[in-house]
Order: sequence, then structure tokens, then C-alpha cells
Amino acid sequence: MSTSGGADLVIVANRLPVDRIENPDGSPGWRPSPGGLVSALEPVLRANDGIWIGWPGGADGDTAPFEAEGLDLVPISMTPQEIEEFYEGFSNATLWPLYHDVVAKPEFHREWWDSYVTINRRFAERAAEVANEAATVWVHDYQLQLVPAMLRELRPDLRIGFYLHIPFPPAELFQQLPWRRQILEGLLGADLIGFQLSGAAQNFVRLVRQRVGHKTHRDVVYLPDGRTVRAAAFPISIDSAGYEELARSEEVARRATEIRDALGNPRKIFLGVDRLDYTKGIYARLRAFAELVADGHFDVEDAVFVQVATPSREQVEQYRLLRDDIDRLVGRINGDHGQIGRPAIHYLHASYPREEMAAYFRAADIMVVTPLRDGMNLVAKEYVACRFDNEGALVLSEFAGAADELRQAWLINPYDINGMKSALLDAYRADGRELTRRMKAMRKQVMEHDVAAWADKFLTELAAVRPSHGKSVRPARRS
Ligand code: GDG
Repeated sequence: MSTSGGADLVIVANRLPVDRIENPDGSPGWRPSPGGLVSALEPVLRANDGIWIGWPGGADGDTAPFEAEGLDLVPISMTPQEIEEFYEGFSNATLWPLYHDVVAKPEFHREWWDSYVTINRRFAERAAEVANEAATVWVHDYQLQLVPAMLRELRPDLRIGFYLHIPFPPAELFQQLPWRRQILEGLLGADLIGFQLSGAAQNFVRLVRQRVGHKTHRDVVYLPDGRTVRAAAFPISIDSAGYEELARSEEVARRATEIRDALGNPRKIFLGVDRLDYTKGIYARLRAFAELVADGHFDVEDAVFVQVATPSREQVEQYRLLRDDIDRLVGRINGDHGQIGRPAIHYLHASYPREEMAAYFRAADIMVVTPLRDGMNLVAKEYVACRFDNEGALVLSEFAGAADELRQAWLINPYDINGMKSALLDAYRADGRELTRRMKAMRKQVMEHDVAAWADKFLTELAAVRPSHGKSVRPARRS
């Protein structure tokens, strides 16, 4: 933060980029959260003395700005009731399923909506307080779609960008939302709205034309007051070089060998890594694998499946039900097909450090990513970045944003169990030359398009939408 107390660049996201920890002496402290968004935005924040506004998690009421890991952070507080209504309710039980093809039934509750408005206003007011004159504010994700318009009303001098990390649904589904018009108008407060894919940007522009009645041309919306809003695709990525470096380290190599040994050195290891979320298609993928075993294509000496499922949103009913379903399925498959000391599926309901994830990526022969719908899916890109040996197969859902870029994966329809089975089998049987040909092409894509390039591109195009306005944000490409 500058001496005036404000900043020229403000990131607004539901969560702060740090997690609460307990220091060895028992005092409370903070540790940067592992996400790719943090590593992408950290350099640009540092180069611009930027600040990050977000919820620290939990329900304490402390709102004093603080510094952690050299970042200036401004916490937003929520009461237990607000967490239930805004976060678990409207964000994760209304918008999340609605935006993911309604793969679970979205719930519509008027009290949840009221909380969504209240919390969005709290974020917008805080951003309005800390942004310098003509600063750039970059708002993130589905929890905060009303912030752009609320902020613009408070601070018309600002340059405002918005990025949606999850899919934006077609009009036929979005239409269900009782507050559809308010959400569209909320987003239109931004100068530039970024989506993962161009199809999502087109869905948005079409809805604005139909529901709000503004004039549009290609990716631009023309507002009655003369302002324009651009909606375009900016596919997110990962710190590709960082992952490769990690995967190349001796510790990770050693750990990967240990993992293979612990699994009994089967010929092939299949791997899934996901937040335990019903959009990720975990159930169908485990079924497909189990059927291949049942059909006699391989046994537990030939192949095992490792599924890492990171605990997620455990207060939300749908997530509790999913956990029970997966527990039961894994138990049944292992009961039917496992041998003493050799289960067919190794199921880990836990979260691991990045180094451990890189070791799993190196140990796995076939990475299985089968979401029913996913904005991008970073796990697929992380696997590719870790395979500097040009080996390893990726089986990838057509309905993950990543499928647009990773065309050399074995692409599958996650609703088609037979199709998924034959792709898993093809990947299992592929020879070294085939694997290398595919992996090389995917690596070129992932290594050339990293998350730093994504952030630079968004901020550069945001500046271009309002060229005569605002200070420019200094780019921060890492060496
Ligand atoms: C949303 C969109 C979009 C998972 N388990 C562990 C762990 N992870 C890391 C992965 C990856 C991240 O979490 C998950 O990212 P995804 O992209 O796969 O999925 P979402 O969480 O649903 O993310 C998605 C993304 O936003 C970005 O825009 O791609 O479509 O849904 O980085 O590696 N990391 C560690 N331990 C774990 O146990 N350290």
C-alpha cells in the first residue's frame, strides 16, 4: 500500500491468498495458500504496491489490514449466518450448480440472495475505500458478480476488470435464476469481463442483449451512457515452469519411486486428483475403471487407481451426500476386486503439499480428469507440466475448458461410460512413441501459455478498453 494508504492495483476475491496457521510458539500466523491465482498475481501486486481484499475464512470480526508474506491484505468479515447464506448457500448451492450445467439441482432462497447482496456491497465499499484515484480493480469469480456495478457507482473513476473462473451457462439455464437481471447488471459495471472460453463470453453477451436490452456487437456491449463493456476469453493457466522445476527435483523423484513401491509396483498407475466435488465426475470414472477390472482387461497386479479427493465445502448438503456415495462405491469395488494388501482403488480423502502432488503426477502413468463440467481444470495442466520426460497419458473430459487447448489428450464424454472405458484402455495400451507424440504437443501448449501470461494479457486488455482513463498497471513477468 502506498503512503497515502491506497493502492493503484486492487485484487478483490472471495478468499484472501493466505491460510491461517498456528506458529510453533502457539501464536496465530498466516501462510500463503497454494493456489495458482496467488502465484500469478503476487508479482504484479508487488510491482504495483497492490492490495488484496478477501475473506480470511472463519467468522471472526477483525477487519484491520495486515501484511503477510510481503502482501498487503484487507480482510472482509462475515458472521456465521452470512457464511451459511452467502457462501455455502447462494454461492455454492445456487450459483455453483447452476453455472455447471445444473449437474446438481440449484436451490433458490430469497434470504440467500439478500445475503449475497449484503456481502457484495461490503466488498465493493471496502474496495472503494482503498483504491487510489483512477486505480485498477480486478474482481474475481462467481461469489462477487455484483461488485463491479456497486463499485462503479461509488467510484466512477476506477478501471474495473472482472474474471469468472467457472463456466458461464447458456441462456436456457441461466434463465432459471430469479435474480438473473441483477447479476447481468452487476457484471456490466466492469470495463472488461474475462471468461475461460469464448463460448461463455458469447453466452453472456447474448443474455445481455435478450434480458437487459443493450446493443451489442461481437464481444462488445454498448451501454446507454456511452460506456462500453468487453466480454472475452482468457483461458487461465498454471505456473508451468514452477511445476516442471518441482517435478525435476530429486526429492520429488525419490518420492515418486516410493509411491510406486508402496502401491506394489503395478504395471500401470491411474490417478485422479480433484476437490471432492460433484462436478468432477469422480463416481463415473471409478465405475469405468472397476468395470475394466471386472471385464478381465487387467487385475490389481496390472493396474491400480489412486484417487486423491481433497475435502471441500463439507457444510453443504450435496457435498456430504457425494462423499457418502464415493465412500460406498470405493468400498464395493475393493470388496469385489481387491486382494489382501492390494486394493483396486487407493482412495485418499486428504489434502497434500504441492511437492507430494508433483510426486503423484510423476508416479502416475494415466491421469484421469473427467469432469461433467469444469471452467478450465488446472490439474490436467499441472500433470502435463510435470511430465518433462514426455511420458504419461492424459484422459480428459471434453467438458473441461482445458480440452480446448489439450487436444492430444484422450478426449472423452464423461456421461458415456463405455466410451470412457475404451479411452482408459487405449491410454493403458498406448506405446511409448504414441505417448511421447501426444505429451510433447500438450507440453508445448502448457509451457508457452502460463499463468503469468494470462494475468499480463488480461491487465493489458483491460487498460486498452479504457485507454484514456486510469494509470497503467506495471507488468510483472517473472524471469
Ligand atoms: C476453479 C474452477 C478452474 C487439489 N488438491 C490438492 C491441491 N489441489 C489443487 C490442484 C489445482 C487446484 O487445487 C484445483 O484447481 P482446478 O482447476 O482443478 O479446480 P477448482 O478448484 O474447481 O478451480 C476450475 C480454476 O478455478 C482456476 O480458474 O480451472 O475450472 O472450477 O491447482 O493442484 N493442491 C495441493 N494439495 C491437494 O491436496 N497442494
